Parts: sequence; structure tokens; C-alpha cells
Amino acid sequence: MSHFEVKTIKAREVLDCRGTPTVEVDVITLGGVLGRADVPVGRSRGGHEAYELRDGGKRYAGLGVLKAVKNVNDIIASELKGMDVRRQMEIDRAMIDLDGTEKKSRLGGNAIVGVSLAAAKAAATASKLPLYKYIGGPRAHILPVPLLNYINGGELAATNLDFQEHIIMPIGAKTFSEAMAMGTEVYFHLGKMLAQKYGKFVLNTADEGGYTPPMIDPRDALDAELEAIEELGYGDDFVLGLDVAANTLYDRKQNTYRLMDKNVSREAFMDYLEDLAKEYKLASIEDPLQEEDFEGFAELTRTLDTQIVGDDLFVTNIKRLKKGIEMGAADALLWKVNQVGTLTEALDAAYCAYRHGYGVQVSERSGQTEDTWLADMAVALNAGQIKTGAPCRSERTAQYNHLFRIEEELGNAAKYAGSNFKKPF
Ligand code: 2PG
Ligand code: MG
Repeated sequence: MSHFEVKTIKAREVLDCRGTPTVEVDVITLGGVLGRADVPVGRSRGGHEAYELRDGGKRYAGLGVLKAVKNVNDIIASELKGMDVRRQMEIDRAMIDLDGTEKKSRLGGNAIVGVSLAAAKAAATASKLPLYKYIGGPRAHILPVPLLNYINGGELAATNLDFQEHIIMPIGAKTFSEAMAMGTEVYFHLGKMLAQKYGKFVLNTADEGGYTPPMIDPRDALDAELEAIEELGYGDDFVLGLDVAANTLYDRKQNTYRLMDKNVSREAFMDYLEDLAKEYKLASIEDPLQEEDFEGFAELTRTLDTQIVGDDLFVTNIKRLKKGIEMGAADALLWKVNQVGTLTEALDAAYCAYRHGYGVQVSERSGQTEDTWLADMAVALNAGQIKTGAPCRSERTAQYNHLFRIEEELGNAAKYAGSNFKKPF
């Protein structure tokens, strides 16, 4: 048993891909096993996410996380000492109780989630299992369709595009490796095409590795992606998607959305999205509306033959998800562990989604590190879809590279979700 007992927990401050400080946690067991996890950092964050504790002041422009680190080292560590790392629910419950607030604002969601994930990694290693098998069991075998975000806008890019992510999905591939090869070919080709048309500055990539052409119309971005796909002869092997990240376009006072330099009514915005979805046969749209508009989400879910994904809408929180399920708002959950703050709560939300016929899209944050627990989770959940940016920048390729390894290890058991990305079996 001692093999699995928490001996020490130590947090430190590290940097994400944007240079923003974040929390890294080491959980070490009496048997000498190390579980280390990094906490990702969002930029277009939902209002209902777990609280991210930052230091304020001058250091790192106020973004330091030394308070969160101290909370792990001085408060959480002694509370969890001696607990069995396999008792994930008890570990997470202990931290939730210790914090005692709705949004984990006393200790910091970033402190708590780091410990939660590091404990899971320690438990997997101590159990001599890869993380995806430890979490997912013998049924974990689906390799996800990557949602490749190739043209960036919104808050994640210095472009004038309103929508945050213009995505392509290689659903026609037979395997995950083939999907990545096809997707990366399109990435190269799209870069060349855009540079020819707009100049080399488009090759300056944004937070998730997507290109930054001087466009304002989402149709231009989708057309460019389609053209690159077609020129390579891939035609129907790809489908398109969007993350509108509508919170960032919404004017609460006027109930309007910003769209190509104009403010349009909610109804006009919805009509626009419906036309776009039909015209481009969009396979997936994330956050088409602001985070409180459950009715609007429900209407779009009813009218469109497109997966509607709730990110800021649900914030991986089972309470908000249940409300969505009751109302028929969205039909997929964007799954980000740090939105809710513990692995247990995030897993609860995923299984609740499945039980009600919702899809689960495992997702990075725009601020990632080289830690690869996300890739493990996508396979553990048999989610069938992962969103983790373009195949450039190491914090993105780290996830894809880890999925290659998992695919290899699974061998014949590995199954690529392909066109069944929403319901892989
Ligand atoms: C999103 C994410 C990542 P962030 O809106 O889906 O793509 O953005 O991590 O900045 O919240
Ligand atoms: Mg989003």
C-alpha cells in the first residue's frame, strides 16, 4: 500500500507557451513514484470557470502564481499526506472541502487542479499503467479526430477576424497518424497559398499555431482552408468547424454581437451562423452565442445539422451541463479540466454528457505547456475528438506526438474515430 501513499506534494511556478506563469505540481509517493502535472492557462475564459489565483503586483505583470504555489505547499500538501493516490475522488473531495468556496477561490482552481492531475499521474505510474489506461481502463482505444485550428482570430490572434478558430477536421483518414499527415500537408499548403496572396506576414502564427491573414470575413478564412484541401485532392476527407467564442463578441448592454466591424442583433447573428453552417456544411460550431444564452444554443441545436459545442456555456461544470441537457442546449461538451478544477468533477461531467447522448470534445487551453496528460485523457474518455491547435509549436505537437505513441502501443486495438467523432461507438 505504501507504494501509493502520498509522501510529499511540491508545487512550483513554471511558464506556459505565452510566457504566462502557471502551476506545476509534483506528487511523490512513499514508494518514490513521481506524478508531475502542469496546469494550462486560458485566455478567452468563461465567466463561470474555477478561479485562477494570481499574485498581482509588478512581478510578471501581476500574473505570478506564487500564492497558488504556496497554497499547495503549505496547505494542501499536509492535508493530503498519507492518502492513497488511487483514491482520486477522496483526494479531490478533500481539496474541495478544504477550499470551501463555490469557485475554488480561496486556494485557487489552478492550485487544486494541479494537485488533482499530478495525483492521477502518480497513481497511473505506481500502478504501472499509462495514464490513458489507468483512467480509461481496458476500453480506452479510440484515437480522436484532431480539430485543427489553422486560421486564428478573436482574442487568440492579431487579426481582424472575429471568430477565434477556423478549424479543419480530417475525418476521412483511416488512422490517427494518417489524419495528422493529411492535416499537416494542408497546413503547409495553406501557408504557401496565403503567403502568395497576402504576403509572408500571414506566416506569423497565433497562440494556437494558426495563420494570421489580413481577413475580416469568416467566409474568406473557410474558403482558403477549403481551397487548400481541394488543391491537395482531399475533397470530402475533411470537414470544417468553428469556435466562435461568442462571449468575446458580445455586448451585454445592447444584446448585440460584433461581426465584421458592425454590431448586429442576436437574431441577425444567429441567422448569419445558420447560413454559414449550411453553406459550408460545418461539422462543429463551438460557443456560437454568449455563455448565458441557453435558449439560443437550444434553437441552433434544433435547427442545424451541426455539432454544437458548449465551452464557456458549460465550463465543464455538471450543473451547467445538466441545465443544458434539460433545455436541449448544445449537443457536445468541451472538456477542459481546469475550467472546473478537479479531475473527478471533469470526469463526472464527461460521463453525464455521454449518458445523455452528448459528445465530448477534449480541449487544450490556448496557454499550454509540454505536459501531455491531455492526449491521454482524449483516449481514456474514448472522446473521439481533441482540440489542441495547429501541428506547429511544441506545446501542440507534444499532444499529437503523445497520441502517435498511444496509437502505436494500442496496435490493432486502436480505432480512429473518423466521421463518427461525435459517437465513436
Ligand atoms: C477556447 C480556448 C482554447 P482559451 O476558447 O476554446 O481553444 O481558448 O484556452 O483561451 O480559453
Ligand atoms: Mg472555446
